[in-house]
Amino acid sequence: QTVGNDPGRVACAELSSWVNAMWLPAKCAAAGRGVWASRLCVLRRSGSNTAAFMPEAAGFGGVSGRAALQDFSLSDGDSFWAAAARHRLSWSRPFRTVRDCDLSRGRIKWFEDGELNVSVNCLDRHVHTCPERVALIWERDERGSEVRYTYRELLEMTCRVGNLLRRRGVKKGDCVTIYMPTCPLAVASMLACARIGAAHNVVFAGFSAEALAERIRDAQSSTVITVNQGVRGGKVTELKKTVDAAVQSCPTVQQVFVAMRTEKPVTMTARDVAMEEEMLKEDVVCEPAAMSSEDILFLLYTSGSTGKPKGLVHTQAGYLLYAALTHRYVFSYQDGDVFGCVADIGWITGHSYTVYGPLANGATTVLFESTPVYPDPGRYWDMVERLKINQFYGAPTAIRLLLRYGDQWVNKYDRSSLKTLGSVGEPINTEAWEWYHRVVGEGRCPVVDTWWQTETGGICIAPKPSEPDAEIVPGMAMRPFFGIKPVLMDAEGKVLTTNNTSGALCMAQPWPGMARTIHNDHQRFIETYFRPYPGYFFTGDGAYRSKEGYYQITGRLDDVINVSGHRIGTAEIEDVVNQCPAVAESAVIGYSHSIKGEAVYAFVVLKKDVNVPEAELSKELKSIVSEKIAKYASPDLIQFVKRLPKTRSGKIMRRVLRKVVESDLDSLGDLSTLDDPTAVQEIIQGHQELL
Ligand code: 6R9
Repeated sequence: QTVGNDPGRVACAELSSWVNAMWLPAKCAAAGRGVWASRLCVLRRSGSNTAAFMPEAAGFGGVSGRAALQDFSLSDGDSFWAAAARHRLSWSRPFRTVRDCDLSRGRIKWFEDGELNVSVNCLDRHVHTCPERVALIWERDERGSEVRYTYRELLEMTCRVGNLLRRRGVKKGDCVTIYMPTCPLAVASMLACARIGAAHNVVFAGFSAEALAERIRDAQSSTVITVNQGVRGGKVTELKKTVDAAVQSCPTVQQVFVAMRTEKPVTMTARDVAMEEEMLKEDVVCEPAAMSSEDILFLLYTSGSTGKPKGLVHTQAGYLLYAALTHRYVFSYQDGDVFGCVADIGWITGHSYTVYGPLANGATTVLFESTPVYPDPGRYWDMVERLKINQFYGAPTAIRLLLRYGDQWVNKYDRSSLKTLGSVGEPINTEAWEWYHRVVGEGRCPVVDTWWQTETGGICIAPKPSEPDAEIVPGMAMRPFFGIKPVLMDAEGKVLTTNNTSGALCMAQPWPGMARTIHNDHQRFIETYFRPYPGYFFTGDGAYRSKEGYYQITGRLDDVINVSGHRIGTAEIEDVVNQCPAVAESAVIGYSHSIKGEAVYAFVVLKKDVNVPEAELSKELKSIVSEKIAKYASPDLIQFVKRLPKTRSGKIMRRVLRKVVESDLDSLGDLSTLDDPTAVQEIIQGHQELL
């Protein structure tokens, strides 16, 4: 069933509709023609495509070694980033100004007068040098049926989508919503947007119709791209139906492109376009738009502590440069490696380390469509053996889950290809770190615990790059990346200068990968990230700095919880729970969970006249949250209470609720501001009964 990398070959019957459109014989191998091609040649002669592994080869004016490079990147950031940008990216118009940033005003601009095209950087320049190198390996849900796409094929697919979008009226500056599983056509769609200058807004395909609609409306998309059905963990999901339901409340949507992941036909309306059929009519050459560095590349929605999800905006050159550089140095990526990031493309990790970072570096990147336990808990390691993955990048929640199934699922497979193991999304506990290192990596692969956020665009703190024999401490993100200057703040907003201390994690200098604004709400951007500590970027996380100066992330400081590595605001869940007619009010908190890291706990006050049994209501509330947001946001535990602990001014005292759930009754703290102290006793009792 493996299609291999021979263009024009027809895949197995089940795949045919999906794959045929993308496997047409090449019309033109050298798609980078004209002006772009000649510029690429110049760049090639200057050596921009030579893959460098060690930082010293990266063209930083003779500076080498981690410590010296870190000093250089902080003391003369302009020269550092200018050298990196010239060396790593292909420009259609060179930049002169490196940066124009003022953190106190949330103003962040990099390489502003330069022009380039992100898809040219991710595709054409590699097609020019190594067209038959595999760009994508699509690890489909059906084990053992992986499909490979070369750089030439991915460029052709991207060009077809780009031409199709253009022909159907998508223009520079528009925003296209992509609601697709992790698959090659999703990547081609992202790159096609980049090629014609449209922004993309990828929405995780596990989100409900309502969550999708909210994101489409906020992004004001007129075009949506989806598939008939998704397949994950052997289960089929009706993605097209979800889009149909969502667009009902999205007046801006004029067209929905529907690709076929399975053979099941779906009802097409006048608005729907059969994507592969239309792609067949398009040329495989698509002129790239020249984009200014600060034009929008994409929006990506993420949860905050209050209000609705925010559409963080990332722009072209700075984002791409930062994703590419971190991909290369944090994972010690070397030319020719197979990079296996198992994150869904609906998250920032999928954007930066499945798509943009690896492709900018000319890597072979794996698109993982399945789950860690499908069809059995050996899935990841079987894939590592089959695809010969060199760097594996995943989430602690999956590692914790897999370690429970035992070592035999790992040992069954040959993992000798592995060189580096990465972790992302949430703190990795020592037990999971040790298992990942000792069992999965046979004690010979460095484990890099990478800390970063949707807002930061790429990895900011990680054990690597480091000097060759530098230590790695389990469960610690450790060292700031080049150009990153973390600081810890105390409760008064003063910078903590000593080591062996904890505080609010901020960044003292801008870096090219950071988000530029919140779509349609620059004020919220300033308030959230730059107001709390004027002159600094506030991450929302707390951190500890060890005696040696290494960083360890301690968790969120705001009302955001992290369920299996997915961010969700407690306010978002409360909002949905409160919409249930039986509910008077609610308070949601996160509590520690052995596999998910954190799980959702909801305290619910019912309206006076409600007689429905609690068990029934509990079930209903869980399913409402799954339906309205996503499955992972659904509460694990729901406790019905008579009243919530509130201050006299009416603020819910979440601190008290957290302590009750943690069974840490000795540190309930000062309860004197409580409106009605008996509420706490009732809650303690109810909590014990629930367990
Ligand atoms: C990349 C990503 C960001 C939040 C972040 C933090 C948590 C991410 C972590 C980590 C401890 C790590 N987080 N990586 N906590 N150690 N290595 O996950 O982005 O979805 O925006 O989440 O995730 O709390 O603030 P995003």
